[in-house]
Amino acid sequence: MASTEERRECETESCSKEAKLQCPTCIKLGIQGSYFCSQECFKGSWASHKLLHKKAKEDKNQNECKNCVEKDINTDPWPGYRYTGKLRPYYPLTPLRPVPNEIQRPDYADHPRGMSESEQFLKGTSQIKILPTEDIEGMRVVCKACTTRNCYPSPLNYYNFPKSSCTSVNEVICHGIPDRRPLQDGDLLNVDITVYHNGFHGDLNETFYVGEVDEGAKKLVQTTYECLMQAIDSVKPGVRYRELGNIIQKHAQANGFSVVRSYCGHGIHRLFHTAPNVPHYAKNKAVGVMKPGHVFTIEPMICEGGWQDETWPDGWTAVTRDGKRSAQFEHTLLVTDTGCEILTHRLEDNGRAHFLSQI
Ligand code: EYF
Ligand code: CO
Ligand code: CO
Repeated sequence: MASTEERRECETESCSKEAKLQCPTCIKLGIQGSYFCSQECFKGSWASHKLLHKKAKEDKNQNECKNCVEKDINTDPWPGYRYTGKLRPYYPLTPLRPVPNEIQRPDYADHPRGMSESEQFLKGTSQIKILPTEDIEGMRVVCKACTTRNCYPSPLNYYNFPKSSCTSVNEVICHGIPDRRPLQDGDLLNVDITVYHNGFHGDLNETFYVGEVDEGAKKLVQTTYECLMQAIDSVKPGVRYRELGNIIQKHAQANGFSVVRSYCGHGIHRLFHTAPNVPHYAKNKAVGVMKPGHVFTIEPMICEGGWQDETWPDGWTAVTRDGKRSAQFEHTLLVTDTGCEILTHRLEDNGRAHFLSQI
């Protein structure tokens, strides 16, 4: 295509002469056009022309404000804290999303420090509740449910936890707070969901690959899942809770991994956390023997490097001390007469939960 230089006309309304002079302020502000034939025409049009500058400056300010919101993301809210790995928080957190009033709330939801009086009442007891039949039915329902189905998100305000679920990326072991950090190709992401419905809590988590992950990540995640499933396979009446840690650590160690010691599985039903305490490491001193009607979680956290943890200054986010990755899977289990029922099992196509039988 042939190139011809465009003939531009003077901006002055009453002038149609060819214009080759451009307003310097317009150039600076990136305003297109604004050509004049002479200094005289430029000065003569100044009163109306300068309004273009004003408008462009206002638009620019408004856009910069939008960028400001983006720029305000703080990836180092705790100056002086030595991060163990590469992960950084992306603050501020997004604003609180209220839970609809018609949804039944646990007692800690409106407590100023998020304390659960009903849990505190039983603190220290190692007695494990055997659930009556109607409570078992409540547990079956909550372990399938969600907010569109009238559930309160159990983590929200639990000991003042600020969000409705936990998202734990890479070196985060557990209790990561969902923030504004965009997920990156190769991340490991654990999503831990607990819901409260009709007086009962149901708790599960899974670790997901974000895009393409390396072979080490795959081995870590697969081994962690196997640790959980092998432990679940052993659940039946008469088994000691302390035995689960032996099974989990044996499999983790055989694959070159370590087992987190600071966070455990737990009893769960009308309370989010109660007896039994279920350590995932070997040779633990857990109290209790499994009986039909017991409901508890197994949620092993398995690490690429060492098992030692520390907590970010937010008071929640548990990370590996060596900054290496950690993975976790969790299920809520009901001890039955013959083995256990995985209450939080993914639904089969026919909508029925999956059952395990041990005897
Ligand atoms: C007081 C929280 C309290 N705790 C446990 C509170 O069992 C859980 N997941 O499987 C689980 C989930 C959450 C949770 C969500 C919030 N909390 C976290 C960290 C420290 C803490 O100390
Ligand atoms: Co959980
Ligand atoms: Co749990």
